[in-house]
Amino acid sequence: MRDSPHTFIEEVPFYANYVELVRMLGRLGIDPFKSATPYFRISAASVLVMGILLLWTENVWIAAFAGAAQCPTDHDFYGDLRMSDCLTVVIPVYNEGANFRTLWADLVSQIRSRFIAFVVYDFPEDDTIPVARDIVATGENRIRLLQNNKGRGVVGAILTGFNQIEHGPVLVVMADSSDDLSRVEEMLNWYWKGYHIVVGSRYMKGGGIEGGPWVKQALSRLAGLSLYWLRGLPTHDATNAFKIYDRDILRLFPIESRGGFELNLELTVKAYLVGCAIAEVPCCWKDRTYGKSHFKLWAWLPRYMRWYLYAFRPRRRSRFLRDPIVT
Ligand SMILES: Nc1nc2c(ncn2[C@@H]2O[C@H](COP(=O)(O)OP(=O)(O)O)[C@@H](O)[C@H]2O)c(=O)[nH]1
Ligand SMILES: [Mg+2]
Repeated sequence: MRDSPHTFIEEVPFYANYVELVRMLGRLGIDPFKSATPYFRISAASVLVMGILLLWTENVWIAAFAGAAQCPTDHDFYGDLRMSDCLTVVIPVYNEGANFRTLWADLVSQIRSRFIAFVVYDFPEDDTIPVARDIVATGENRIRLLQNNKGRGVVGAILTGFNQIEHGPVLVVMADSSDDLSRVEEMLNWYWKGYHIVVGSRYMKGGGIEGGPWVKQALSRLAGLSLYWLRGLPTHDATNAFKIYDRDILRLFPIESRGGFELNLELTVKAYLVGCAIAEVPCCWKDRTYGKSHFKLWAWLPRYMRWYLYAFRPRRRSRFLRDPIVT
């Protein structure tokens, strides 16, 4: 069982965001309190005060309306809290017949904990299905084949997988064997210590990337590292899909991504802003050997930008993040 999770979360004081902003400017070599003319100082101070007022009123509005509407009630969240000790693996697939056997062999050899895997496809002709059925026919009872019911595409597939369970750890794994499954047990250890999200991190010390388009890699590295250094996100790799989520925290905010892999960034950023605890474990990502990638870099870039900028909003710790009643 997960022992006393959530206890380490510190209160995030309201003013912390502005202290962070000043620190961030400092790191960029800008000292907002040391500018030339008194006129400039007065204007800068007024802009700052107006900004603070705007953000404050935004917080008040969110707390008064949106927060109340979007958050579950105490009863919904804790009424039936039975932490599952079984790991749920969600595998979105798009014609991964050539890769699935290798992935499954890796999963069963690397994960020692009890797990169940939801393989989520978009259409019944997907060539992953017969391969997965063959494995089930050999007596494997940990595979569940599932049709995406949240709209075609990788986001719908992942959300369909999330919706299969109420509580416990959920790991998202790509079917093309890109993810470093040798790190799953270490990631789970952090989860059992009480972290709500555990990131497989390519850009921290010990992590790495092999292959893949360099522009995509450069942009995700830039996003991950700047969110770490400038915004203080406790991971160097917010955009990676390979993460463990605590299922319960996925009910603390609305999930808005409908397109592609920007979902990974949205979930991490929103979880950070509501005060979730995030840990990371170094991992090596390698590009697929068979088939082709469906990553639409230029089409999805504006959506990534949206969640990137969203990360700079104030943090407001959710009142639901506290010691759960563990029975
Ligand atoms: N269900 C579903 N899965 C998808 C879709 N596109 C990609 N995937 C899966 O998502 C994972 C990663 O996809 P991939 O195209 O390799 O993206 P990349 O690794 O970022 O280049 C693989 O398991 C794919 O089979 C889709 O439209 N629907
Ligand atoms: Mg891939």
